[in-house]
Amino acid sequence: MKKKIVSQINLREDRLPPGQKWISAPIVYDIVDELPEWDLSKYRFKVWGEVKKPLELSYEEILSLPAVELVADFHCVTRWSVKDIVWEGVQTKTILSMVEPTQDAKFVLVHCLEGYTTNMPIEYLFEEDSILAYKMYGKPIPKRHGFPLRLVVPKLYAWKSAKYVCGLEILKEDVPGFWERRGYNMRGDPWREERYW
Ligand SMILES: Nc1nc2c(c(=O)[nH]1)N[C@H]1C(S)=C(S)[C@@H](COP(=O)(O)O)O[C@H]1N2
Ligand SMILES: [Mo]
Repeated sequence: MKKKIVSQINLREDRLPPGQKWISAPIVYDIVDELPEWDLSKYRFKVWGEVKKPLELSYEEILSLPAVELVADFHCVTRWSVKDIVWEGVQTKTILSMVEPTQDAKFVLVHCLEGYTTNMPIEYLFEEDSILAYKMYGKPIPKRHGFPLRLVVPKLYAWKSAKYVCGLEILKEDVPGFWERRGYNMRGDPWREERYW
């Protein structure tokens, strides 16, 4: 049976972070207008950097790893939030146990197929409710919501939940991603309203 995880953030008394409003469905945001067709036979998910065992997985190999179902709220820095999105995928802590981060591993820069990047402290990838998702509401993730693979980090603002993920670069020092270079916060905790610098 698949393990079911309800994100701890859904159970908080202050479930809706300060300055946010509930809406019914996530609004698509992308840094590019057009997405190419991803060729799944060529797709590889990679983990490299401050790890003892760098990793490269095909899409099939990702689908064969132990899966969890995650129910988590989603908070966008532009002040909308969506309750109880249902995802399915692999916990990032499972991936980390495969690559064995070194003692110096402190941050991660997430790489995506269309060139988007985002960074965060590595702790967030050890959280129970952080996953690499390939399903949303029981079906393959719709293309614009991140197919073939999406990082979901419910404890941070949605720009950290990178779509079209193809790699995790494990780092000693914090390196800003696409929005972080343009003034978004290096961590982005919605309950501390870490929106911008
Ligand atoms: N690869 C990639 N991931 C991304 C983005 C992007 O442009 N490219 N936008 C981010 C932003 S700013 C937000 S708010 C959420 C939006 O998720 P959605 O498009 O599924 O609603 O995705 C995040 N992940
Ligand atoms: Mo965003």
